[in-house]
Amino acid sequence: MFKKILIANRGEIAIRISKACKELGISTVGVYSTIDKPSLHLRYMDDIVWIGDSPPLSSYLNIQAILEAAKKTKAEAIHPGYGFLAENEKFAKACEDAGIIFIGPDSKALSLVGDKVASRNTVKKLGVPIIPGMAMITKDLKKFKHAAKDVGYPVIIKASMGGGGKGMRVVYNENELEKSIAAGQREALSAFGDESVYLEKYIEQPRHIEFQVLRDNFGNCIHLFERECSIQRRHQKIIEETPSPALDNNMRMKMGEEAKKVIEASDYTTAGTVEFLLDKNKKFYFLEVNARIQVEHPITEMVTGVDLVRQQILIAAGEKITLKQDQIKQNGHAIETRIYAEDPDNNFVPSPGKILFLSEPNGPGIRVDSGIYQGCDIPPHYDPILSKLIVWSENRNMSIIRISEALKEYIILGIKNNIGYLKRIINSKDFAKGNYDTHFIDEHEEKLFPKQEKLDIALIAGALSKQAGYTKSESDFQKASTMKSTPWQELGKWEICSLS
Ligand code: MV4
Repeated sequence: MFKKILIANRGEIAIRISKACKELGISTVGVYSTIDKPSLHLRYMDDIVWIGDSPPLSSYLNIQAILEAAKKTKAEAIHPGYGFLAENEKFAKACEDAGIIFIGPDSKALSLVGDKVASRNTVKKLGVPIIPGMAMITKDLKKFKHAAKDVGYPVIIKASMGGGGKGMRVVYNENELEKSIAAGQREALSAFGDESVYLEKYIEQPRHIEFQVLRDNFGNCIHLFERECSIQRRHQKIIEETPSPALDNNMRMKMGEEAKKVIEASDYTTAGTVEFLLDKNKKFYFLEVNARIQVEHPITEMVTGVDLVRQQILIAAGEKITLKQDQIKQNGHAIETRIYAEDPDNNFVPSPGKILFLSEPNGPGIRVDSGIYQGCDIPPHYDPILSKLIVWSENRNMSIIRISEALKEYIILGIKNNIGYLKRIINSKDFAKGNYDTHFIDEHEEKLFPKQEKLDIALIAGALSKQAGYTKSESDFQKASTMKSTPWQELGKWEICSLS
């Protein structure tokens, strides 16, 4: 087993990884940029190394500086977390060349999953369903026209080397085709440094369902069921849950086996996620592979009881997976909400700054993977994720109630955040029904913002109640508290929510 691991990340995921290391008796090296000197993740590390200035390119994306930090501290392995260098083939290769273990699939497997057209072809050969579309990259308009007629409009143009929705264009008829290809190519070039695009049938109102897979160096492979990730805004996941309300056990088993086939075919190791789209007729199609531990991995941990980060480390250290597929069960239901420093009332612009007051929820079935503390500064340079609130309960209804209550307990003052917005989604009727798809956020745009009138009424009511002395005045709690009183304690049980 490793004695020392360098964690090439920041925030909540760096802390999550450090905990897995501690439990395995592995000592940790944290890294930080200039502005991150006071950041929470460093308090969890046995050793810390400065890797560069605040911009990501100078620090968390600085391959040379990270490798030097690993050499200097004699770390035998590097865990990249998610984002930054997590799926970077060059970084994996540089680690391999330096004799340091990259905790993730090897650079060859990474290159295979990075190329979408290549992975579509690989997957198709396995008999796993893919979305009808082109099997090769071309710039020939005639071939695009032909492919579009073949699969039928609407079609979608996608970047071959991309992900996350960049370079994508939906095309409804042949007149728009040429322009959309050009626009897709421009966007793909600027986002991924590669302009190749291809075309697929556009699946309307799909659900996004992904399967967690683990595979070791000896070919042992298991899946840990699905995560339903259809609640997204501009390709950013907001809420994830497992089990998916859309799958029955039959489909679940079928998709799990197909996910394993995909991972096995690319000689892929450690943890991976196989994404599927599920159409309105409940037909599923392979979408892509994510070669990293994912932000939403905790919901899988909650229902299966398997520590995914620990498994990643054990597999990277050359151990065999001892769990057998039939030992993996989905127990109960888990939901995750991502807490962001962003302003839902101002087009979700990031809201960096100082957290003046923080109170995080706790209790049975509640997990908070957090990267913040009261008094910390949220820098503007990085992804504005602050933490994740994850709950487990015995069934979906109870999980919704549990996370709704936990969100009420989650208080962050000083910076704008999305907690109020998350509460409105969780408490909406259509989320409760569970029959939502990837267009949920767009289709509920209006309902998810309380009318100004309602806000005014709530504020007036709050002010009047205080005037009349109707606050929870001088409760024992408040008297006993050594904290300064906060707006939340002053306001008592007032809450602003939408009534839809
Ligand atoms: C699609 C699609 C419909 N049809 N492909 C978006 C991100 C990228 N990884 C794949 N995406 C999509 N591909 C076909 N042929 C719809 C989406 C899509 C989507 C997928 C998953 C989750 C949220 C989404 C939001 C908008 C579009």
